[in-house]
Amino acid sequence: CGERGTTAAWIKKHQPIYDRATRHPFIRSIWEGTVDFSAFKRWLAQDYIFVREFIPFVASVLLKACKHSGDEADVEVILGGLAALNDEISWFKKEASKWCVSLNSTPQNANLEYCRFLQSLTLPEVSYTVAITAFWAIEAVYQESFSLCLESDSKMPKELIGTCERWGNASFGQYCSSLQNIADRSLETASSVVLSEAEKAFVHVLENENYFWSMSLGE
Ligand code: HMH
Repeated sequence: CGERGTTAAWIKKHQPIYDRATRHPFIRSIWEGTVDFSAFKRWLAQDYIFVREFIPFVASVLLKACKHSGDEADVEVILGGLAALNDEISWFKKEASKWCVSLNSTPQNANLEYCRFLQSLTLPEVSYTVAITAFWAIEAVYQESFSLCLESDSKMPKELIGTCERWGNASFGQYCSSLQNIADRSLETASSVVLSEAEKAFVHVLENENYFWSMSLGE
């Protein structure tokens, strides 16, 4: 399935930036158990802002899927993702109060840029193929990153188990595979122009994810 698709080929082709996004020093510090909790709190406050912006983006992907995908199963996968964001917002609020983090903080530059990129992808002229590819990549980076922290050799502090499980659990992994399959199927029939736009969007997601983690470290 995913292994032979376009997305897998792009991961290989862009391996260095893919690794910078999925094996960032911030994630490594969680895995090692040396994470600075003030960096974690910074990440939490900034990621809440990102997720608020992610909602209209996912809604726009859902709309495009309803109009163009012609596959009810695709619509259901994306709808499930949107529904999960409802629970995620509640989780952020609970987690923020546990860590005494305010959810009204100012978005930092890396976050502002990433949110602007998300907004640009919600435009109707952006094709479903490009949007679903970006959507998969955004979710996959978190899945790869946090599932690493759950591996048996991880020294992740127990305070962060809820966070790591949110994106690292097996069912989130299944959901990411489904998104990857949808993206691959859509890429199979895409024009060369759309293919190149989708590849650019994929790389842009990875760059933004890398900056987002660095921002959490205060860099
Ligand atoms: C920055 N990327 C960022 N935040 C998230 N919550 C996700 C991806 C996954 O939903």
